Amino acid sequence: MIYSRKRAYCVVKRMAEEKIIETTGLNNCGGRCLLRAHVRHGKIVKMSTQSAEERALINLAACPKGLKCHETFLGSDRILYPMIRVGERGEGRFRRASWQEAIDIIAKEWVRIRDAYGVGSRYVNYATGMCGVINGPGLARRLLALDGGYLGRYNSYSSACMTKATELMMGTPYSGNSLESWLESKLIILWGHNPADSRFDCATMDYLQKARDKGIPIVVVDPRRSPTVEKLGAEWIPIRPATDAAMLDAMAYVIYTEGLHNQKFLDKCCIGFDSEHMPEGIDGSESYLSYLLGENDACPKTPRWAAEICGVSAETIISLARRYATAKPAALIQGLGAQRHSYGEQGVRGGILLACMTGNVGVWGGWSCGNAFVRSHENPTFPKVENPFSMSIAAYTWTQAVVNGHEMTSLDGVEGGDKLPSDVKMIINLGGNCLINQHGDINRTAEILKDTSKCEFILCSDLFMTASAKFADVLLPAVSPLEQDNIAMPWQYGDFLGYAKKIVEPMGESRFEYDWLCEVAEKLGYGEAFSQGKSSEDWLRYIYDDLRTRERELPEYEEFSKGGIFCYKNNKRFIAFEKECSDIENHPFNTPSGKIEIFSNKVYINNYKDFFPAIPRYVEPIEGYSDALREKWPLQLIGFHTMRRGHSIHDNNPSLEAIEPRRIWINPKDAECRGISQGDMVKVFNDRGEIILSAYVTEDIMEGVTAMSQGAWYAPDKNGCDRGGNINVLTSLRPTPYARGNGQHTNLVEVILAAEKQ
Ligand SMILES: Nc1nc2c(c(=O)[nH]1)N[C@H]1C(S)=C(S)[C@@H](COP(=O)(O)OP(=O)(O)OC[C@H]3O[C@@H](n4cnc5c(=O)[nH]c(N)nc54)[C@H](O)[C@@H]3O)O[C@H]1N2
Ligand SMILES: Nc1nc2c(c(=O)[nH]1)N[C@H]1C(S)=C(S)[C@@H](COP(=O)(O)OP(=O)(O)OC[C@H]3O[C@@H](n4cnc5c(=O)[nH]c(N)nc54)[C@H](O)[C@@H]3O)O[C@H]1N2
Ligand SMILES: [Mo]
Repeated sequence: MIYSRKRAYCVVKRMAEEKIIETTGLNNCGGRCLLRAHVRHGKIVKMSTQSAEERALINLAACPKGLKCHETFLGSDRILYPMIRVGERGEGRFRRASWQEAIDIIAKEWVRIRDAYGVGSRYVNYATGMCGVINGPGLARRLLALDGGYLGRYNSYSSACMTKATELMMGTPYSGNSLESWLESKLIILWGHNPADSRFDCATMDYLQKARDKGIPIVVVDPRRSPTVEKLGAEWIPIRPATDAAMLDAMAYVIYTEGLHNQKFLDKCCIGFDSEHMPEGIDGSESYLSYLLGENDACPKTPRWAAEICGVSAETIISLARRYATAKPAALIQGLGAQRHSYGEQGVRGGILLACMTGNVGVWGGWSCGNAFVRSHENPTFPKVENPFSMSIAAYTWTQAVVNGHEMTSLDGVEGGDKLPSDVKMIINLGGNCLINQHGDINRTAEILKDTSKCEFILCSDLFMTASAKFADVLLPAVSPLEQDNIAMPWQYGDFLGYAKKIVEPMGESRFEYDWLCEVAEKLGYGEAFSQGKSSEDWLRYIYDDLRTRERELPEYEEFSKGGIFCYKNNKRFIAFEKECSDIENHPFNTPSGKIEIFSNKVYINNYKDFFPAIPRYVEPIEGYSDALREKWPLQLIGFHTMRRGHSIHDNNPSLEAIEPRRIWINPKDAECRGISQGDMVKVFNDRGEIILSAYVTEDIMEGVTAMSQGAWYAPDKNGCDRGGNINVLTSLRPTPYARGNGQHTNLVEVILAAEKQ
């Protein structure tokens, strides 16, 4: 009795000591959610998020990743001090070093490589582990720019094809309406889009649920029956990976031949649809219509033609085309899954074409397709220092630049100059796992990086000993999003700004990138120019106050920096291309012709190394369904993003594993003929590598297709077979033809029972 009374007293006292601090996420997940850290005695005991009532006003609710992030970020496997490589590169053997020694080595290598190979040999890798306004990669670029420059990067791993294709046709990636627009649609098609898992923000699913509740039909086109299909009670149209452009062509065929198209819009706002509307000097036979009707190749792009390729029946294609063209307005919304493919550009262009043909551009309730970025408020930015070195490469081609950068030209996607002067000799990789885990063809990439005569110096900072961190020459311990103050920006949509609040003190000797880069800058003689005498907190206030001069609704910094999310109240209703579509004479599109470019002269006159057509149209990809390679590697393999992780983040948190365990999705028909049963350990392999993991036999994936979630930590056994379930063991380094993007979802593999089970 006495004991329990004492206990009760203790609980009350502890409760009283609990402090709740609001913050938000900084990782590369579109969901910038509201997180509440419950702190007792300086330790986070729990994370919570919005209550149901709060959610009803505006949804900023965290998913399991957010609610468990303290377990991941403050785990016992954190890197706690600077380390210097002692073994072979990639082996993962390091010795402990002081910060002073690490900074001395960095400064020495920095200067040595600059003097030996020139400023263009220095490259900051794509790294999105921490996306705050002050972030490692941005700061590293700032310091390199002060020191003469660096090889720049364009594109992302997220949306390379999407962005390049949207810009090519419409001149901007800002092709979205405000999300409320969906509630006025008569039909919504989610194409390669799984917002129930792949969060672009916290609100998308809310709007889609509202649309469904209003009775608006929702269709999902995806090789997998994704959680979005389930959550929205949507109609699922399974499609073979990387064949979207064929289905879109056939839909265009139905819409045109049945006279359901909006000729007026095509004539007024587009160029290249038919022979009467071609750019000057281009023959009418090059038009999209000529291709569609098969005038040159005697192959009209009928639903029957497409059905053979994409595996969707001709009846389904005809029905969807009619429904989309007659719904008025209708929203065909593209995710990023269908564009992370070889020829990923073409599906994006096909979607934009259909939006044009049906007059859904510039219309409330319609949707222009493409990136569909919407930004009604300005994002804060760290003041930039211009890069004195003009050239840049596409994000996915850095391995090529390590191997033979000096041979790379504009045909390989080099921008800002004709030919790179040098190979990449130094890589700075801060808060990124794209050196290995998230890049393509891990075995080949590891081979490239192991050779210290190629890339001579690799600098990493991370929280954990990741596959990429193991390849560092100098590895620095970073602070997690719970140990730093930073400003978090919206991802694709969102009228808000977040303040990630420091909740606990940094673990071990870990430091924020800004702090140690100031010391490197000091050593290089750019101390004052780099920091301008400001601490990172000073910069946050400076950046915020500057933004506040334009975004007047923002509260005082003192209020904002208490942490959490500030939501704007005055938000513009936004319709992309409203002005262009109603008055194109005075408001031309930002393209060379001033119109939406169905035919692109820019592409036509360019001598692209790989074939890339001037019009949107299906092109058979290497390692696609129709490739002869399928005789050897019969199954298509796609990756997908999941709630279990934000890319590679949280893989080391077992409490999230049940959400999407490491497994390969396989159709019962494909499993049966291989003698594979539910849960069997199987080997998935191709010429590039092999993985052993368990089989998930499910009707939720199309026959002939397999799928694995991306982001699992690469964990090779002694034979080099990955046991971690990392799909990038099987993906290729081949860039897409125009965007030079990452076609990481286009792969052919075979699956067999693993030896241990045979
Ligand atoms: N096969 C395949 N590969 C893919 C994809 C795919 O769909 N399929 N998706 C691609 C896409 S879209 C993307 S965006 C990339 C993402 O790839 P990355 O940019 O590498 O992103 P993450 O894996 O999220 O995080 C990188 C690292 O940041 C570290 N980190 C976390 N928080 C912090 C912090 O506060 N500070 C520091 N310094 N480090 C931190 C993590 O430990 C992790 O190692 O992957 C791409 N790779
Ligand atoms: N929870 C969570 N949210 C995230 C992320 C995360 O890792 N976890 N990552 C964030 C980032 S950086 C990004 S870039 C986005 C990624 O967002 P997306 O790229 O849109 O996500 P994916 O899961 O790769 O693809 C979406 C869907 O496309 C399908 N798909 C694949 N290939 C094809 C195809 O050929 N045709 C069609 N029609 N569909 C296909 C997949 O099965 C999947 O269901 O998500 C962001 N949000
Ligand atoms: Mo991404």
